Order: sequence, then C-alpha cells, then structure tokens
Amino acid sequence: MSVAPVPPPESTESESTESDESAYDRTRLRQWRRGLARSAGVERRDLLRLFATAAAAGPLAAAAPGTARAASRAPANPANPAAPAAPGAAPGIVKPLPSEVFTIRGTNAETNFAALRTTGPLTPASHFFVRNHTVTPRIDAAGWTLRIWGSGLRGGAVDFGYDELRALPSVTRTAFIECAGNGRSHYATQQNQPVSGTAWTLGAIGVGRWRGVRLAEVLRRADLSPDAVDILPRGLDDEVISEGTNLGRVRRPLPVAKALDDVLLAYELNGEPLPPDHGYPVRLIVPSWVGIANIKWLGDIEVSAEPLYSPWNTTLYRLFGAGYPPEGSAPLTRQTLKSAFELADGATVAAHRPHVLTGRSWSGGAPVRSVEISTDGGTHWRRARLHDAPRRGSWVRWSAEWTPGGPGPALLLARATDSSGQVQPEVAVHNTQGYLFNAVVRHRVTVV
Ligand SMILES: Nc1nc2c(c(=O)[nH]1)N[C@H]1C(S)=C(S)[C@@H](COP(=O)(O)O)O[C@H]1N2
Ligand SMILES: [Mo]
Repeated sequence: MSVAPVPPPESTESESTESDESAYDRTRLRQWRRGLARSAGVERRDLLRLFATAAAAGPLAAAAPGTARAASRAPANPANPAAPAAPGAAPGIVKPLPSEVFTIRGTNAETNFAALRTTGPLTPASHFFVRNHTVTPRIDAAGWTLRIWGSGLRGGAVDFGYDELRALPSVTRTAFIECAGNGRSHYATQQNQPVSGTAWTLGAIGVGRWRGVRLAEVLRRADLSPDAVDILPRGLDDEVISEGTNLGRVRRPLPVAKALDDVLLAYELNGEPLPPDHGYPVRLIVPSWVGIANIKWLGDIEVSAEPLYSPWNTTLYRLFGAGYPPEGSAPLTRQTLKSAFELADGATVAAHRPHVLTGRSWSGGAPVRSVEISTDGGTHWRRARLHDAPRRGSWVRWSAEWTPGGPGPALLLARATDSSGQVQPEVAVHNTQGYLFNAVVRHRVTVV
C-alpha cells in the first residue's frame, strides 16, 4: 500500500528545534496508518474514535467554556461524594494548599505567581503546582519495584527495587516541569478563542532540583537491545476515565533517543525524597519537554522494538485545528517561551509611589536572553534587570522599577527574547486543546 507523506506541521518552537524528532514522528504516523503500531493497551477502535473527536475542532471548541468553568469550580471530595472538599484542599492532593499559594482547578492546584516573589530560583515543594489526572496514590517504597520489560530488551523483564535504584550512581540536575496547557486560559481571555482543558493562567510550572539515576543507566542494566525504538513509562495512579472511555493508566511513549539522552528516574526533589503529590517513590524527569512526559509514581517501563501509542501521544498533546493536519501535529516535545509577573491578576498598586515589579521568564528551547516590560499596554518598552544567568532548565528572575501615575486601570506586559532570537509574539497560534500558549500576557492592575 502506498502512503502519502504526512505534511510537516505548522512550524512551532517545539518542532523547529527538533527536526530529528519530527522526522521520527512522521515515520511513526506512517506506521500507525499502516496499522503496524500497537495501540499500547487501548482498543484501536477506541483510540480511533478519540482521535476523530480530538481532530474535530467544532465540538471541542463548543464544549470548552463549560469545561473551563467546571474545572475552576470548588471540587467535591471523591472519597466521600456527599462531603464537600475542605477549604484549601483539592480532591486527592495530599499536601496543604493554602489559598495564598494555590488556586484549585479540579483535581489540580496552580501556583499563584505572586506567591513566588519570596522564593528563590528553585520552587519549594510546598509551592510546586500539582497536575493529577486522578488522585495522588499512597505508595510504600519498601514494597515497590520498577519493572522494565518488552521486545526492546535482549532478555526478559528486570525489576529494580527502591534501595537498588538509590544504590546506583546518581546525578542531580535542575529542570522545570511545566504543563503543556500552562497559560491556556489566555487563548479565551485575550484572543477570544475557547479551548478545552484545565483553565491554567501561568502557574502550571515549577523548577526543581532533581536527584536520581539516569534512565540510560537502568536501560543498559536491563540489557537494552539496539532494536528498541520507544519506551512507555506508566504511572501507578488510577485509570483515567474520559467521556466514558477508560484510557487506562497515565502513560506516554518517549523515543529511545531522548530516553538515553538526559532523562532521569528521580527520587529526590530539592534534597528531600519526592513528596507524594510529585511522584513518590520515583518519577521520570524529561528535561525541557511538556509536563506530561514526566510520569509520576512510575510502576513499569515497556521498552519496545515497535512504535508505541497511547491516548497521550495521539489524541492528546498534539496540536489540532486550522493549520494542522487532521491527525494533528507531531506529539508535543519542548515547551515554549513565556513570562509572568509575580503579581496577582487585578492587583491594586498605589499611585505616585515607586514600585519594584518582579517576574520570571523561561523556555524549553534556547535560554532566555533578555526581557522587556511595558506598563502602558505596549506603547513603551524598557529592559528589565535580569537576576539570573540565562540557562537551560530554569527560569530567569527579573525586575523593573515603576512609579504609576494617577489612579485607574493599567496594563502590564512582559516579553522575553531567547538566545536564538525568538521573541514572545502578541498572539499565540490557536489549537483546540489550548497547548503551548506563548504570547505576551496582558496583566491588568488597578492604580489607586
Ligand atoms: N502518573 C502520572 N504522571 C503524571 C501525571 C498524572 O496525572 N499521573 N500528570 C502529568 C502532567 S499532565 C503534568 S503537567 C506533570 C505535573 O507534575 P507535578 O504534579 O509534579 O507538578 O505530571 C505528569 N505526570
Ligand atoms: Mo500537564
């Protein structure tokens, strides 16, 4: 059977820096169409149905406002549906969620950027956003093992216990975790384009210092075959039910090339064992890629000599909409360039007094080189002072002085440029699920 080549997706930051990854994915799509790929635990029929749903921009876009509203409503307690969630608690999140620090969005907790003003370059675990598809599982490390198995190994399955992993050579690295949908609500609020999914503002990001074992080390010890092409890490949290379809447990394939490059099996965050909400005992850290790649509460990793698929790399975490092929863009990889003020939306600021505006800029691509801010809605721009050296995997903190004039509304903007010359645009290219928002955010404040 002859297969038409899949057109390359609209150029975005994620693909332009990852040409070999998009080539990899085009091969995957061709194989998928030929039916060579296994559907990794979901009935192929269901995947195709979901696929068709995600590709149809109309119904998703129409469903969006309701979804966004539902997601920001106070959640019920899933353990006891009759009981309302305690104030400051989201269902299934273990750590305290004080309202100064977090905004609850369904099963998730977004970090309020204003609460980062007093934190350093690393996000304390107490302030780190939580994105849970279901609920945080409580896992006993003593009885836990990580199973590595599949056709991409030369031999049979290999199990690693918690102490065994901790005894292997370790590495420590700083990396952010950022949800692919971070900033999503701004498609609706400043571009009038409804999208589906959790209505994050800009706080679905945290920067951690992660310690763990290189995945490459563990794969080598499990006797990785040169034929391996994909790995499929899977979480131990509950199966995800979406619109009546059981998608199974959270899992997203990762190309072996990335798995062998800089991926960690992490067991520490900022010098402490991983907190339950962030993947205890062990999670994956996939530097600079979208949050979903960083599978929490790892239970097993399939290593495959054939390409693998799950809902998380087919109907989800691809770009759908005008300008994208019907099967969507390549699966999302790198995060985009963003900036945020450490200030509440709609904050009040005293007139005629000097203020220090602070914020952060970051990217999954090239490091942030400079940041400009405007306090008059974009008419005048000036350079912010950078407080960190540009580096991959982290954000750059910045500040600028501002003495507001008379009372009234004011519009603050922050715009970052990365070291490859990319600048945050005024408008982000729309996609139905609202991923990879990268435009300058219009931050309203009131001068009083
Ligand atoms: N097992 C499992 N892993 C997961 C998820 C999940 O729900 N279950 N959520 C993913 C998503 S969408 C994101 S953005 C990050 C969030 O990591 P955090 O909650 O530690 O901030 O974890 C990813 N890993
Ligand atoms: Mo996410």
